[in-house]
Amino acid sequence: MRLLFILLFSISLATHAQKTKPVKIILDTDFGNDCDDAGALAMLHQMAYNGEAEILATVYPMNDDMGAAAIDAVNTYYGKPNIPVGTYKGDYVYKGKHNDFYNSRLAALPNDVKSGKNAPDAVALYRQILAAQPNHSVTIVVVGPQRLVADLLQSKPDASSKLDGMALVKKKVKQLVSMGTEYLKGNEWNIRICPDAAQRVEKEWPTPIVYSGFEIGKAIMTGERLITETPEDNPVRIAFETNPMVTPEKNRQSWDETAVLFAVRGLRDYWTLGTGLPHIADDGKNEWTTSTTGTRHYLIAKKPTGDMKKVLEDMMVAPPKNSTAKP
Ligand SMILES: [Ca+2]
Ligand SMILES: [Ca+2]
Repeated sequence: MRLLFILLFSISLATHAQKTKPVKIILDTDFGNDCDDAGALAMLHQMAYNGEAEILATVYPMNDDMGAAAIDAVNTYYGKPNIPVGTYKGDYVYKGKHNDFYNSRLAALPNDVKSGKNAPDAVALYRQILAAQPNHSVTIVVVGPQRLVADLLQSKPDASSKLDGMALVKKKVKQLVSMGTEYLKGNEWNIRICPDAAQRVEKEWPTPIVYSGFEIGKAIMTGERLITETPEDNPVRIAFETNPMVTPEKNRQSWDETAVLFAVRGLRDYWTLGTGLPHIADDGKNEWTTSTTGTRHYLIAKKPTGDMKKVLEDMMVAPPKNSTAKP
């Protein structure tokens, strides 16, 4: 009887595991300025190892040649050198300086992109990846400005798909997660440096959007364990060590890590969800109004920040599982 129970319990666990499909993720990251982008990518790789996430592509929205190579170096460090990396090929002038605090350093580590000149156009890559995926299956998580996803909405039919950008997103994307805006109101960086894109996305994006606001990541300081628990050549550690904005304890606010965590795991006991509109002004300032219905949401903190720090840092410091398997 007891054996039968154990057997049935094991089958039930296995069935449960099979039911939980990995979340298909495209990460859109302004790598190289702040170090939370590197922390977020590290976490995404750990959640991919766990079978929680599948990294379809990583894209870089800034107009310089170092970001794509640095992102590819981190993907390579985590044993996934073949994850596609796209880069912005447009000429938008951002309303804020993008520093190369660590991209050049990381680009010197093993990777085969080497320069954004060798990386595909990020909007074309978005279209190619989306076209090949099942309907309503892809989660896009943007932890930088929203230039690429705004341009994706306006993209024309091409060799990848006969659909225009709006129709392609509507057909293939499940949800957009944005590290952006602040609740109740604020002047958050990712929105402020590219406000027209954020306005377009907020108004026109045809799937639900969940905003992980400035206040969500601000409350959770992470990074110090990278220094005490990981080797000196860990690219995420390098990102934190070269960033002048970290605290003396080598911590930084966890803006991008929290957005990626939500994109893969959903609310769990970490957060609850509010609904409303973020009302983004022409200068990037925003002010939320709430409502009971709608497709624009914001995260509300629930789990104590000390517990959240552990959830994030456990994954930020976990070692790579190097393999030659395809991503
Ligand atoms: Ca590569
Ligand atoms: Ca970022």
